[in-house]
Amino acid sequence: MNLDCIRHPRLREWIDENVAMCMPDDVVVCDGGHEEADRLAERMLRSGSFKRLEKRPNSFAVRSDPGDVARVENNTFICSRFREEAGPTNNWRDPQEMKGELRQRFFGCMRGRTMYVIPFSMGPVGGPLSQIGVELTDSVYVVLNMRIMTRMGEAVLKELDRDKPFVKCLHSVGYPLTLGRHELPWPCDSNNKYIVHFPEERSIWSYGSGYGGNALLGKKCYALRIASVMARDQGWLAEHMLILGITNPDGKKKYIAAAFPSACGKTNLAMLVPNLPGWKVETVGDDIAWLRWGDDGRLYAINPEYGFFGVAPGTSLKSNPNAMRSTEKNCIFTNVATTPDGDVWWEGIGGEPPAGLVDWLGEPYDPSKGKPAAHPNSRFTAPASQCPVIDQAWEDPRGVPISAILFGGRRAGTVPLVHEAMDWEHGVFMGSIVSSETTAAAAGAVGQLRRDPFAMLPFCGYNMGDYFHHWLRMGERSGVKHPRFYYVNWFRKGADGKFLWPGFGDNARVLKWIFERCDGAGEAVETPIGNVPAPGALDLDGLDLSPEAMAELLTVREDEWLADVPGIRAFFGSFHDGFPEELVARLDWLERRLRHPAAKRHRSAIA
Ligand code: SAT
Ligand code: MN
Repeated sequence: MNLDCIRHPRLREWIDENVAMCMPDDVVVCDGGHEEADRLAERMLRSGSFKRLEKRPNSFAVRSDPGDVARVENNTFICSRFREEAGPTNNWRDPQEMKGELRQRFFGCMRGRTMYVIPFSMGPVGGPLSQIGVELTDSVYVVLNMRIMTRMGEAVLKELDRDKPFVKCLHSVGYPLTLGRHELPWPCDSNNKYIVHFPEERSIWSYGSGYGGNALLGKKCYALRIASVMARDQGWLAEHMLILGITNPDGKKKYIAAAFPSACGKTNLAMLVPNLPGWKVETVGDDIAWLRWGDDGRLYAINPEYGFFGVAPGTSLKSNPNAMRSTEKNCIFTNVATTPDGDVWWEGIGGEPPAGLVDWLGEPYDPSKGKPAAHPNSRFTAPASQCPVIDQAWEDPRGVPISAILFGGRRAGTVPLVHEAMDWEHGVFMGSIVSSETTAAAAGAVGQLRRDPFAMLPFCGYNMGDYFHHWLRMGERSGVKHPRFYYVNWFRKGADGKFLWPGFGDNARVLKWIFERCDGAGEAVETPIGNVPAPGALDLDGLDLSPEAMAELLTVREDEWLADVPGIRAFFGSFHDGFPEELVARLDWLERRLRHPAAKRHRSAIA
C-alpha cells in the first residue's frame, strides 16, 4: 500500500519528516497479509539473506553479521529531560544533544532502500489494555519478524484512523546503498549502534543493528522501556514476565506471572509439561506482561506480543516439546546451524551434529575448533498461535487474573529453590534484590553475577528507584486482592558443581506448592528470608533426588545471605534521595533476622 492509506494527520506528518531525513527510494505501508509476506520472503531468498528450510513449511534461516548478534546494553539510552529521571541504572543522554547526533546518522541512511511503514498493536487490536505503535524500518527481516511478533497491518491502520495515540518507532540498519555499495546478506552498522528512547515523547530511534530486541521495536524498546513509563504515568505495570495458566487434577485453574532475566528459561517455564500426573500448564506469554487492577480487585495480565522470540540452544523435544512443535512451520531462525537436508540444528536439540552441518557463520561445522555450531543467542521467531498448549484466554483483551508472581534468576548458591514473601511490600523487596548470572542474550561477559531487579535492569525506561515506588503504590490501592510473591532458583549447584534440581517438567512440583499456598493450603516453614516448603510439602513423587540434595535446595544459610547484604545496600544507595524508605527498612529487617535467626520475630518489628 502507498502513503495515501494513512489518514491520521500526525502519523502522516511524522512519516513525511522521516522520509525527508532518511531519503528512501520508496515507501511501502505494510498491510500484514500473506501475499505481502510471501513477496518479501521471496526477495530475501533472491538476495541470499534467507535460506528456505525444506523440512519446515514457510520457514527460513538467516545469518546475521557476526558483529550484530545480541542486545547492546552499552549502546542503549534513555533520553529523558533530566539525568535523574533515567536513574543510575540507565545510560542517559541529553535528548536534544542525542537527537542532533542521531540526525547525522539517519540523514540519507535509507538511500537505495525501501522504507516500510509497520502499523502494529501490542495486545489484541482495539483491546482496553492494548497500545499501538508504528515502526518505520529499512529492514525486510524486521518486517517479517514484526509480522510474527506483533499484530500488524490493516486492522491497526483502522484503529489509527480513529486518531488513537501511537508510539513512534524509527529504525534503520544504517547501510544505505549508495553508489559503489552492494547489498549484504545482513546489512548493519555494527560499530555505530544506537538504541535510543525518548520517554516523554514516547518515541524510539534505533540505528545500526538488525538483531532482535535492538530492531523489533515492539518488544523490549516499546513493550518494556517506553511502556514502563506509560504504566507509571497511568497506574499499571509493564513487566519482563511470562504468563502461564496451571490447572490441577480437579480442573481448578490459576494464572501465574514470572520475571526472569533473558535466557533464564522463561519460554521453558511458560510451556512446561508437568512431571505430575493430572496437572496441566498452558501458555499466555513467554516474555512480557502488561498488568492492571480489574474491577473485581484482581490483577489482570495480557501478553502484548503475538509470537515467541525464543533462545534456540538447549531447546529440544525433551526440554521443551511445545516450543519445538511451535517451530514446525511459519518460522524464522536466526544464527542457528543448518543441515544439508534443509533443517535447523543447535546445541542441545538432541543427538550428535549431523554430517554436512553448516554453522551460524556459514562455514562447514568443525567440532575440533571447539566452537558451537549455533550462536549461543541464536533464536527462533514463532507465531504464538502455533504453540500446542496456548491458553484459550491468551487473546482475551481483558487479560487473565494473576494469583502469584514469581521472581528468579541464575544463582549457583545462596538462593533456595523457592521462598515466599509475607506480603506485597515484601514481594516488592524480593523483586528489588533479584540477582542473576549474565547470559548470551546481551553483548558482554557471560556468567557474571549482577543485580537485576524484577529482571528489568536492561528494560526499565525510567529511574528504578521510582519504579520500586510505583510497585509499592500499586499494592496500596484499596479494595484490591494481592497476588502472592515467590522467589525461585532452578539453578542452585551442589559441592560437585552440578545443578541440584532437575528443572524443566519437575518445576511443576514447585508450581504445585505455590498453587496450594494460594489456596491457603500447602505447608511452609518460616526462615529469615521468607517461607520455604515444610518438609514433605513439595510433591516429590516419582522424582529421583536424594534427601540430601533436597535439603540443600531448601537450605537458607544466614552467612551466605549476609554476604549479599552489603551489595544490596550499595545498590539501593546508588539511587537518589527519593529511594523508597520501605525497601531500606526491609533490608534492615532482613539483616536483623539473618543475624538473629532464632529471635522471636514480629511483623511489627519493621514498623
Ligand atoms: O532483546 S531480545 O528480544 O533480543 C532478547 C532478550 O533479551 O530476551
Ligand atoms: Mn526477554
